[in-house]
Amino acid sequence: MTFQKESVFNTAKTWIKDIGQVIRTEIDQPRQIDTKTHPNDLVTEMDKKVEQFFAEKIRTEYPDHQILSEEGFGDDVKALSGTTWIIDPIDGTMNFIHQKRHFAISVAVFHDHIGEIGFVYDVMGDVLYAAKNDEGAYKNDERLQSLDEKKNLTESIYLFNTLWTTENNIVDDKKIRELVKTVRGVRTYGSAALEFCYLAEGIADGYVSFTLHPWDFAAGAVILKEVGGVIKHANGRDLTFLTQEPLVAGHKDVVDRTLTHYIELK
Ligand code: 2AM
Ligand code: CA
Ligand code: CA
Ligand code: CA
Repeated sequence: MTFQKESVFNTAKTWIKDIGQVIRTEIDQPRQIDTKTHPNDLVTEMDKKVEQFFAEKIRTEYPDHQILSEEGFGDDVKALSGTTWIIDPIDGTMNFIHQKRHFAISVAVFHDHIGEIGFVYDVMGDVLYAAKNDEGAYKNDERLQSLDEKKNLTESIYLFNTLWTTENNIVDDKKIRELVKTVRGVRTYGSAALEFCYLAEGIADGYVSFTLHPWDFAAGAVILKEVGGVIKHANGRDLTFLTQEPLVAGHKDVVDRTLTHYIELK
């Protein structure tokens, strides 16, 4: 099956902008908030509505494509052969609920195992990060520059959920605190998808997370690759984009140093 990259890109972009406008219009409406695996794992009627919007559009327009998504309207995707949409309808649901900003729609399209298209839409800021494989990454109409040739960890801004500095059963928190002390500064924005875009913009240099799913990082990975950034499994290998995976992302020097000195999975 041939993949119509340009046409899929333009169609996805229109859908993202359209549903983004709906979210902005309804941002102050009362929310129906439910919890999933624990009291801070939140989902709203809007997460579901947005995912359903994409699922219906894709099934009508591209009936042979599969969907890998967070809120249950997708398929049970076992392999990235053919064309697969990897969708997070709202990345940063806690921000969406509490702060009403700094959340994103994340949409990637993979074809035969390759990330061909990535979109991360900062809905309230109306900033669309977009990339096509080997054709560069854009922030609205502005092309993102390649990352600097070299980057020292001591001059890096690091992004992550500060929970990783506290005792947890996934990673050695002592090493993460060493990382915090080594880097220039740490920021936590609460939307992984947007954080990958900040890495791509070069306004932050490193990112670690150990519990993200493909819908959190697939679009960001496509965007980051276009500026020479990297995203790796915490074991140093490539990500599968099929399951929950611990990962390190950012400038290649920062990722290398982090993997070598600061990550010890339990
Ligand atoms: P979400 O809002 O789509 O759930 C917040 O630090 C980031 O982590 C967001 O990208 C958020 O995505 C994601 N996240 C939230 N809860 C999570 C969980 N229980 N496991 C893994 N990632 C989570
Ligand atoms: Ca969620
Ligand atoms: Ca997410
Ligand atoms: Ca989500």
